[in-house]
Amino acid sequence: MTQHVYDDYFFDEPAYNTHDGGYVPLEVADAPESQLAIPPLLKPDKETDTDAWYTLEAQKGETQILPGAKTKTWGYNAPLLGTTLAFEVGKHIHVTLKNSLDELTTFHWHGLSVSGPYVDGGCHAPVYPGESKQIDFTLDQPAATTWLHAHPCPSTAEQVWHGLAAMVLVRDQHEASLPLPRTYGVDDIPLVLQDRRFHENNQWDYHADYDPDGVQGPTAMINGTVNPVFDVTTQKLRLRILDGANRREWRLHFSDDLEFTQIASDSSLLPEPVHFTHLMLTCAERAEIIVDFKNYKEGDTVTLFSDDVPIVKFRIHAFKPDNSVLPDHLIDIHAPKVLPTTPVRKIVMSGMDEQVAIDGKKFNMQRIDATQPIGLAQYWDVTNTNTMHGGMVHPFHVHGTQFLVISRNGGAPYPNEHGYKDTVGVNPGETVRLLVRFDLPGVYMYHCHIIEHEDGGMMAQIQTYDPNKPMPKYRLMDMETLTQAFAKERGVDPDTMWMAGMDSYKKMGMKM
Ligand SMILES: [Cu+2]
Repeated sequence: MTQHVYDDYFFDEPAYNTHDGGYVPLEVADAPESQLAIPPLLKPDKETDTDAWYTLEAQKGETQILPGAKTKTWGYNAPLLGTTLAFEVGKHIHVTLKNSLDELTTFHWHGLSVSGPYVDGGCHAPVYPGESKQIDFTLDQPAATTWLHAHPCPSTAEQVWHGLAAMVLVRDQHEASLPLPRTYGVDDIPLVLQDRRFHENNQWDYHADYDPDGVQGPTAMINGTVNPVFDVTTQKLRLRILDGANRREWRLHFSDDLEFTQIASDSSLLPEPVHFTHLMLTCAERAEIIVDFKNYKEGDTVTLFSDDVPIVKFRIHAFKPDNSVLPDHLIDIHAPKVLPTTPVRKIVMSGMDEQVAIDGKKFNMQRIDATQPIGLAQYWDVTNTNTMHGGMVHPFHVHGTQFLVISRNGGAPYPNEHGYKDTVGVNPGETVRLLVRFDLPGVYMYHCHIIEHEDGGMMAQIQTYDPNKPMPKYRLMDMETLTQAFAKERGVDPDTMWMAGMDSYKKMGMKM
């Protein structure tokens, strides 16, 4: 049987970020090649058969990214980005969240099914400087590549830009039973794709680079490395790719149009592997791909590009032949039944720049925008009302759940959207139907993952509840408290403090 190989990006070309007025094209960095940084796996403080304890510290540091001055960076247990976490499904995980920054932050588990709003780590769960908090959870979800990032509204974008983003691998027995590369750092490699602009003395300047449609920089930074090289010592590599950029879409392809196989998307394996030569990721999306270097030999180089700019070089070394065969079927996806009596939830993402909104409103921390009982499957029709002229693909993300993509404007989803996901790119003029079910009660945010849009108010929140119990009341944060805290921590007047997201509200004459 000949396998079909897809060679297009599927998303609507007129909506690519390249057509944006403020688009910053990637440039080849004027810097030497460096070994690709592989974040070490975080070891638990203590582990038993049933439980594991970890400590996560948000900290400031300095990182030698370019020759010359070190760059001031933030990270989790590391000066930049973080150590990689790996959690076993079914194990009871205890995490101490420690904030050693000078300002408040939150620890958001993007893609984990954990209870909201406190464990989930959105804006309602601040950890103030010098403080520690304890959380615990047990995961019941398929193996996946997820991530951890800061989420303190309205400063999520700036904190992620400083470096607060780390990979979180979810492992389960099913994934472990498949013939896939899984030796972390050898043939199982995280790739966090980001972009930055380096200013004087190699420093980042978020305010100077600010764009309400998303901050970009001309230099690709992969796992915190500029011009990275990875030494390939196995025939097959599994790349766990995360679009960890604030705004940038990545249109990935290899030299020689080398084919690769996508085996997983955001929240699970794909039911069937899908073969590509080109792959586009929008912000916060993940893809696990298998690259087979069987037609290459020691001394060869294979390059990964985004658009026409090289972003990672793979230097091929001698490797043993690997005759493992990828199964045709990787995971069973069970779409929960939707009752005919369950209404379709309609969600509208609209606007650009400061006008961004969901359902015509900007985010308000104290307002619950929707409710949904746990265990109930509901269709969510998510519409992007931008037009192809000047509009963009908005990556729609829901906290605390993994959804299925049912259709795009009534047609089939893209071939790599048949597994569970938590983020989906919605084209201008498009309605994407999702099948959404929550299993845990709580308050969860849903929003555009162009992080400046989220800070600018393209965000809402849903309360999920157990229909057999009284509706709990959650203590929700408010903007006044957070603004006052940020202003005090930064030693500035709250009325004149510059905070990117607040700018969008002010320019629209709105309060947060
Ligand atoms: Cu958006």
